Amino acid sequence: AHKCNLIGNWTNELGSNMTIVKPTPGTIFTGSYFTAVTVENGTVIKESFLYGAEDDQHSDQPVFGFVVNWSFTVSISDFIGQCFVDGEGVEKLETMWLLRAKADSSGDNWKATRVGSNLFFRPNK
Ligand code: B9F
Repeated sequence: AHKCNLIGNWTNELGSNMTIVKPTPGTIFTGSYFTAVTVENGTVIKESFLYGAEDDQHSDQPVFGFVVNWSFTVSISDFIGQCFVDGEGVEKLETMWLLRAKADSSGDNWKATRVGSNLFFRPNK
């Protein structure tokens, strides 16, 4: 099977879209993220930027992590995951994420983090 490639367009099961680009060969990548969902009603979603790193040295199914700094709100998401490729060459990204909101004070810190998972696949077009 060929090496699982992070570069290009991805969609997840929520309908969020992201594009990963690699300005220079190596571990570091960047890109953009357009979330399909937001927790607060009435928020206008805008494109946000991401940057991350993958282990491109030790596996054809690399592990990676990236950060999305949400451009339309005060919060940050971290994703970690692995790029898998099956016998037909179909790629997918199995990820987990942490979403950090801004707490008004240290006493509210306990409620500032959400956790979840996303499965990313190649869009049809
Ligand atoms: O909804 C989040 C948010 C931040 C401040 C007000 C609302 C921002 C968008 C997060 C999108 C998540 C999902 N999209 C996706 O593709 S990231 C993980 C999921 N995967 C309320 C207060 C702080 C957080 C929520 Fe907010």
